Amino acid sequence: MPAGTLITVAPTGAETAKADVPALPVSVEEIVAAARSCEAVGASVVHLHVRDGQARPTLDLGHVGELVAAVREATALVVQLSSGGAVTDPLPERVAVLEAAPDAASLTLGTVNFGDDVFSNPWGLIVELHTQMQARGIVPEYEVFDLGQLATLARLLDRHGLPHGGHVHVDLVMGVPGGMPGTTAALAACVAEVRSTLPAGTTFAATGVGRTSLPVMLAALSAGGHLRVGMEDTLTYAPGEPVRDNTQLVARAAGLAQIAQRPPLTPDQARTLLGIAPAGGAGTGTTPSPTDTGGAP
Ligand code: KMH
Ligand code: ZN
Repeated sequence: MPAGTLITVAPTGAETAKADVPALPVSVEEIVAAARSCEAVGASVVHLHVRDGQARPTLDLGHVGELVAAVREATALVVQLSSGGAVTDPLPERVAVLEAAPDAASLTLGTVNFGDDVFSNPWGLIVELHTQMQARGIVPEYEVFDLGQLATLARLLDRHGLPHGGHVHVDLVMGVPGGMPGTTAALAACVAEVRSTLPAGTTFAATGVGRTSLPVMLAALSAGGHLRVGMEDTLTYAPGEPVRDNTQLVARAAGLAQIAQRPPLTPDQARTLLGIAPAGGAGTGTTPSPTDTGGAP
């Protein structure tokens, strides 16, 4: 079991309208305030989606750069930008967010139905994001919505080498309508695949969307995994009880991590785990090198 738990907060996705959920942080000020508050109760990484002045999701580089700078200024959190954006975003714009030079960025390993929509992640986009992150010194978090996407990750590493920093970290996104279910059995299947096909030392986190948040958290902790929570994924705290704010979700995750005797990692500890340079310091990354992933095609 790892000694501590990395807790990522995803405060604002691209799907929920501010008008429907007034507590959702959307402005730079609101997202910074949420990030600070979540850091205080145990988050070490923040996964960022950006909104414009009308609270609409945007990949505009001016807005993206402004939010990255503001969160960096106000917190020590690892800043992880979403390269997933919204289902309607053009693929080249999802790659271009890397120009904002975050510490880390998400990278989804395959196309998946996403409710009534399709979240498009063709192989060419996956390779482009992976190789651009290697070149720019950005650490990927590999987002996995279904078991087969772990085989795609093994193939990616086999053909294009390890990510910047040399450490592989996966986030299992569970319970999306169209992806794998948020169950202990599905998590266990993914963990077995991670252990048998990905480089030794690969770490994983899990995210349970909607009502799967709590069972996925408990299953992940029991399997030695890390956690991602936040209003991007969960808007109901308990049956009939809306989430008050992101801090409430991080505090619950941190409490469960404490009970599991794997307390939350600090942002500095998270950087060490993920192979990210100390805040404001020189790079810790290693040169990407091919790895034997055990017979990926
Ligand atoms: N908004 C979803 C379509 C990510 O951030 O990388 C994709 C998503 C994944 O949220
Ligand atoms: Zn996201």
